[in-house]
Amino acid sequence: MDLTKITEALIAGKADQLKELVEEAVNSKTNPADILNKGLLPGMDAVGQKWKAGDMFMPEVLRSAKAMSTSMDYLRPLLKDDDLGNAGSMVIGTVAGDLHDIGKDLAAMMFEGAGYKVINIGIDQSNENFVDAVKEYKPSLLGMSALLTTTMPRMGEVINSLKEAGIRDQVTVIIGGAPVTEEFAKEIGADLYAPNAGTAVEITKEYLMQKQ
Ligand code: B1M
Repeated sequence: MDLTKITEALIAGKADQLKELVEEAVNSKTNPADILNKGLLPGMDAVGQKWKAGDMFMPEVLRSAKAMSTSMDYLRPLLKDDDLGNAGSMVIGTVAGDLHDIGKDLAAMMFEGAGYKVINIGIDQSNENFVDAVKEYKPSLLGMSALLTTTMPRMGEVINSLKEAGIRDQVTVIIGGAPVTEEFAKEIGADLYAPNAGTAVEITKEYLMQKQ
């Protein structure tokens, strides 16, 4: 099946059509991992790019994200049995004082699609909540998102708290959000910075492969 139709329906935010196309692809025995990697993820990536370029507006981005989410609900159980396997687990949240969750949820969705068990702790999460979640769930990845320049420092504080708790080395820390930069990530001692949700998984995979 032509997976570009899926990409196009996702960019257009046509949830019903998208779900039909995804079901059609599954029924025609297209590999679920291909549906995700060659249909849905390029679509979400394009949405991110269009948004950045000012070619898409917030309601459209939300429509696409909702459409992706609806299709992922259908695809997720099939992906778990697929060759993506169990990549590990991830705790992800938006830092204290920050209510933005669209990019964070997109990143969560991408990691989930790549086989991670994602524990999304939500928005406005205190530094302590991040540390407690790492202690409780023992994830291989900790993802933090910040959309405000005023809340970015919380990310460094969480990393320091992880160090103080003696558990910094147990997790790979990945950060993202519009004002966040690679330089900032280095400055605060994060392992990884992802400029967008679409590339976050790839960046993580490359890093983990190099680390092995
Ligand atoms: Co807010 N807001 N907002 N806002 N808001 C921004 C961020 C802002 C840039 C708008 C502006 O002034 N031009 C500005 C921040 C300025 C700054 O600090 N430099 C701003 C402000 C000032 C505020 C308020 C203070 C406004 C006010 O009340 N005076 C207030 C703060 C509230 C708070 O958080 N305490 C506020 C409130 C809100 C709403 C609640 C109305 C709403 C949020 C709704 C929601 O999230 N549920 C909102 C929105 C929608 C925006 C804009 C318009 C869009 C953000 C968004 O969702 N983008 C934003 C303007 C902008 O970004 N141009 C703005 C789409 C999303 C897909 O992109 O989140 O960047 P983004 O995620 C990207 C990457 O960054 C990356 O992947 C995604 C793409 O693939 N990414 C990760 C993000 N997290 C990642 C994590 C990863 C990996 C990648 O791994 C862990």
